[in-house]
Amino acid sequence: NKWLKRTVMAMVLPSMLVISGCGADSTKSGGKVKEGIQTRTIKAGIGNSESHPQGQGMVKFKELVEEKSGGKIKVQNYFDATLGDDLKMTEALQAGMQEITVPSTSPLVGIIPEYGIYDFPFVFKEEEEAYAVLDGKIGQTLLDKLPEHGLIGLGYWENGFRQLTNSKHPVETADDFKGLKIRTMQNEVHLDAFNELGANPTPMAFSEVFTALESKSVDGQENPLATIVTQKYDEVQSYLSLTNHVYTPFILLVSKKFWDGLSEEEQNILQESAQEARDYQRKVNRKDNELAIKKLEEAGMKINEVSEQEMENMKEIIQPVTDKYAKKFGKDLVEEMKAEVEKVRAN
Ligand code: KDG
Repeated sequence: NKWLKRTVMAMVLPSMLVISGCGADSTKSGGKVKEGIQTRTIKAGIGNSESHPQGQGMVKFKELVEEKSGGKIKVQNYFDATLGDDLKMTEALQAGMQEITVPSTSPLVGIIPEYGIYDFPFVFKEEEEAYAVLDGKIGQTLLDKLPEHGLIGLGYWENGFRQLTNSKHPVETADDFKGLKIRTMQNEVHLDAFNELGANPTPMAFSEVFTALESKSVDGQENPLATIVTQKYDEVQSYLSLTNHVYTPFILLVSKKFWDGLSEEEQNILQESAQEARDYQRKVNRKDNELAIKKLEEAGMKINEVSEQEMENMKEIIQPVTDKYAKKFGKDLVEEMKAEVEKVRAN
């Protein structure tokens, strides 16, 4: 009878819509089916300046999103930690108060510990090895852990190989770390590794670093070359030691609260823009790093290399720390990462 027919259709129709592809072209949000591109403004904040490769990546991302959406989706970029540091902005995304941020993965270990595998010292020797891990299965495995924490990851950009600066003396051997008060990111692997080397690590948000160096409350810090230049650390640091001790990725994060309200077309625009901006940003970062050494030399910094032998020596000293965290994060994941690196080296 009519009642029975209506009831059966009401039960079966929604799944028919999805199977037929009608429902698949859009994203349900609060019951409403979203279609096409809405007029929107995205608040995107980062810790670095606009001139930093991370800032240049955001400028490119803005251009791409606005072009691909026909100007309907606007991106408002905020630089220099105007909206807060990495952790604060990540929490703002989880709360749905901000749409995008691009932190280092290091401070995320408080939310997802496994991101700490990217903080293992001396795992990568070349950027290509890091890209193989980040843009492959391992990187995706870690991106898949974000949604349950209210975050969507649209890929990894490049912060890069970290170098040590300090105001006391050159660091050429593992011994030279002894007694140095070094600012680190809020990350247990970095803290334990610098402790193991005999340094005195102090975890601190990025925006506080320059003042801490200027007031000598810490002797040194470690960051990629482009950051050392754009943050003008040469004004408060005398020595730059090219330790290359960790390769740090940036990760482009979107608020899941915001993401779930987008149509599939809008989500594709953000995903494509994030990937194209990633490739652009990595190129800018590597070019700026090449130019950085000369700039810092001209600014008066005393720059020293660290020998392969000494890096091996540092890696050996830190081994108990990496063993401890391999157990915590998952030995399989760590072994997979090392195998991926060996594959790139073999080619
Ligand atoms: O927004 C990203 C910055 O905060 C980033 O440069 C963080 O490497 C970093 C550091 O040392 O805190």
